[in-house]
Amino acid sequence: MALHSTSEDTIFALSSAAGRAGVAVVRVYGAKAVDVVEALCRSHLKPRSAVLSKLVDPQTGGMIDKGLVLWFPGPASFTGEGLAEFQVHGGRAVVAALIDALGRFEGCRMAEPGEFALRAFENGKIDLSQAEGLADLIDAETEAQRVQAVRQAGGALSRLTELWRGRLIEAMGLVEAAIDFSDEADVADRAVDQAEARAGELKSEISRHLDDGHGGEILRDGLQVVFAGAPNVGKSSLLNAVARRDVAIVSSEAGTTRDVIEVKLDLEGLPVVVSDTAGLREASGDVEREGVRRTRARVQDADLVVWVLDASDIGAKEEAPQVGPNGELLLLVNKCDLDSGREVGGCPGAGVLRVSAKTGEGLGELIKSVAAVAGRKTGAGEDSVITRARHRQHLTDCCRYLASFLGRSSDVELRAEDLRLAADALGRISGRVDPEDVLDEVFARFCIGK
Ligand SMILES: Nc1nc2c(ncn2[C@@H]2O[C@H](COP(=O)(O)OP(=O)(O)OP(=O)(O)O)[C@@H](O)[C@H]2O)c(=O)[nH]1
Ligand SMILES: [Mg+2]
Repeated sequence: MALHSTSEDTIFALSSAAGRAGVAVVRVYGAKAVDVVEALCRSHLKPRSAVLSKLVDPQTGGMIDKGLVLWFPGPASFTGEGLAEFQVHGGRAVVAALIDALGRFEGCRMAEPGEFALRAFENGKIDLSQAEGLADLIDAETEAQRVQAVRQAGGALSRLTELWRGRLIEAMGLVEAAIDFSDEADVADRAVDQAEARAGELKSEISRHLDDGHGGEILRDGLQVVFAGAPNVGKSSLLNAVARRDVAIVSSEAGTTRDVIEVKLDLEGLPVVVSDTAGLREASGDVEREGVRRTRARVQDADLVVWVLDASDIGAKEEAPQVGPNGELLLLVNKCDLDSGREVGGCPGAGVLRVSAKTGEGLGELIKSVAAVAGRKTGAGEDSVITRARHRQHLTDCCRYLASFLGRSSDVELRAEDLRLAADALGRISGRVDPEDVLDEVFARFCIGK
């Protein structure tokens, strides 16, 4: 997608899902939207009211469909431009005929994915973090994700960063005053002291938000749970059992699973991604070796590693895997229907659960334990405002510049520059500063029609 929308063009797209449906919504944004709506309806429409109208192809004179039409003059629309909305019967041919007729208007073209939202951003209707929130809202699959996305689309992060930025600008004003009054030492010193106090408070406030255990990011991406262990212990059987469908191949042959297989689950409103992996052992060929490499990488990145053991084959001293810095470990003794009765030794600090993928025993407990980790790690119910690595990066940068400001005792010009850089880092979150770097990243991921 082009980094900037060509704002002279009037753009249109199917905003509802593609495919057969009861109703389809087609939206048209731009200067020509009014001409389009009047030509298709063959009448002058009252703004902001729904009108049932025949839609006639202006070129052929044939009727496309009859539907509800809404006309919103700018600037009170999502993008700030005129908006025509057509709600027609959701048949593929109806939508195709309407889209075809729209494309024949001079200066009208199909919108790129995310181009409506890009225009809303360019016209100052939403900022970058709100646009991210909208994308998350469209992608939200669980209740907790929806709540977080609504909060962000509503500007929770924007309001907070703008508040912080405002306080930073006040501190910058004080440092500027110190520069202006440098020949009056006590006035200058007092101004710098005040700026330091403000910067110090701000730094600890932002640090508190950064120290949130990545809850917002985990909620957005889903808690990453990895089933790992030796071959044949029943990892794939467990995945099928928790997913309640036959996702992975199960066999008595050791080394059945080679690739990582992921299943998304909704556990009490929290998103969880469970991955089944290749059994860890000395691999016997290139494919298995690659599988084992992928397992190890997943174990490193997981939020929760479920280390699966076979109840009929427990060693006296099982070796727990090395999990990543933020990962947790849960030991799962599977095949407890074949129980040897032996305890697991050698894995201090990890919880142990006994289950059977075959009989279903203990699976409820397993799901409860995973949901508990998800609840704890996402800080469910708390107001995480950082939902992406991008936000974390800019806030970390801001704290670094504030630390640099607080760490210098002289050179007030450099200290002023530290505060300016800190304010810029905050401005990047809302896209107020240097938005070009991330526009593609944010908007190209939207679906078409938003
Ligand atoms: N009795 C019993 N057998 C089980 C249980 N879970 C799995 N099995 C059997 O154990 C064998 C291996 O199961 P898989 O689920 O393929 O094991 P895996 O850990 O995915 O194996 P790899 O993919 O080779 O690493 C199959 O024959 C399963 O039917 C269980 O709870 N009880
Ligand atoms: Mg398997």
